[in-house]
Amino acid sequence: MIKKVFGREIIDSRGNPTIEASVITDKGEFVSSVPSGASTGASEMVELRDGGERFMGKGVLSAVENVNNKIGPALINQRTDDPFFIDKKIRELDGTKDKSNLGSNAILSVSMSVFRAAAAEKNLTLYDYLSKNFSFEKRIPRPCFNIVNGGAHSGGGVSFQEFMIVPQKEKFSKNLQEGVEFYHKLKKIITEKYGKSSTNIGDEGGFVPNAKDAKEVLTLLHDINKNLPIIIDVAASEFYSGEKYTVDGVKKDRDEIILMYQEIVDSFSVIGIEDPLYEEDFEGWSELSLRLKDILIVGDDLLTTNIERMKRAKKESSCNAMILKINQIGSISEAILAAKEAKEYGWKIIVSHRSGETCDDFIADFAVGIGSEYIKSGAPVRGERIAKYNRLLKIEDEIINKNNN
Ligand code: 2PG
Ligand code: MG
Repeated sequence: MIKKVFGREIIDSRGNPTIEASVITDKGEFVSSVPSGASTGASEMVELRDGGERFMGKGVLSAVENVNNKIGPALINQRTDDPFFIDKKIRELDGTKDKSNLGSNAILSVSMSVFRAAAAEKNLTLYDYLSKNFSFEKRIPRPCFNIVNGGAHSGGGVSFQEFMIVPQKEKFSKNLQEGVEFYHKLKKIITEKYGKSSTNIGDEGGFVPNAKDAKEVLTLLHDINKNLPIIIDVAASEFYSGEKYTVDGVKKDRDEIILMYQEIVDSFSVIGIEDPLYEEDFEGWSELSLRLKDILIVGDDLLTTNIERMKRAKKESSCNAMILKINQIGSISEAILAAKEAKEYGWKIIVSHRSGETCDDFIADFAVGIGSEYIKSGAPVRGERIAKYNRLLKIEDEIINKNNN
């Protein structure tokens, strides 16, 4: 039974305010905080920000107030055994399609805590609760380590936003080890080639070398290991304007950028491309998917974890994999439904952090609980990134070695 709900303003990894919410039940206090993106899709749910001068307009006191004075009172004495019902109640209270009334940040912070409370009610870990209660086969995902940052996550990097390595070992701990070792080798190579200041890092902990284009970055990665799979997040909407893509200073139309992807896939160990094209060009995505049949074509800004957009992408064969971000859709029950939908389509799922994060490790449990194939949480450095990876180490220990109580 919910006894009290309240929120507070805290700071995220980029030094911007975000919201943390506590839900208190007979089982204890459940605390969750929400992340925030920099390269956001236009159809994401709406975060409430205060505007004005405080925190350069980014304060979230209005969202906190909504948790304290609107969502909280509506949840008092509610049972936590049906968190879908509670999410629905909050959505009805909001009353908008894009959650702009109460704010998706306010809604999500409570939703996460309610799911944590629901798991505790059943004396289960969050991942076990999600898998048992919503019939998912649990799985420890493969990590995608974003070891070179560009685009909106770096000052002066290349146009593509993320270069991720995806180790293929059976155990998560081995994949993490490989990711860390690769990261340190890369640091050495970048220092030798570009000088010490080139090992400064971007928002997600990846390096920002002074490379001229994506192919130069990919060559660096290949110099360390030619066979290690790579996924790139192009975040193409960020450099699309007037029907042209400005990639590392060169303007390309759709056909030209598709050709560029073909060349990249032919020359490097790239197994996936996220957001390769503008987020409204479903047709262009279909053309690319047809051309690069064996590659993961991953929808992030294209889909925004939104079932309506997923349905369209499925119908038009625009992609074969999705990024699943809980704050794009703004409630855990809807994120669960999106995961179900993706599985029905046979799409691969990459559960994802945001570039602005906190040390909340919810998505590690979420990824295991819904049985996603992959997770991306940045480079294997920085507290807010490793919070998720370290939580996965513990989950693996619990599942494989039964090291729990
Ligand atoms: C992305 C994300 C996370 P952001 O585009 O996939 O890496 O970035 O949170 O800035 O949208
Ligand atoms: Mg993305």
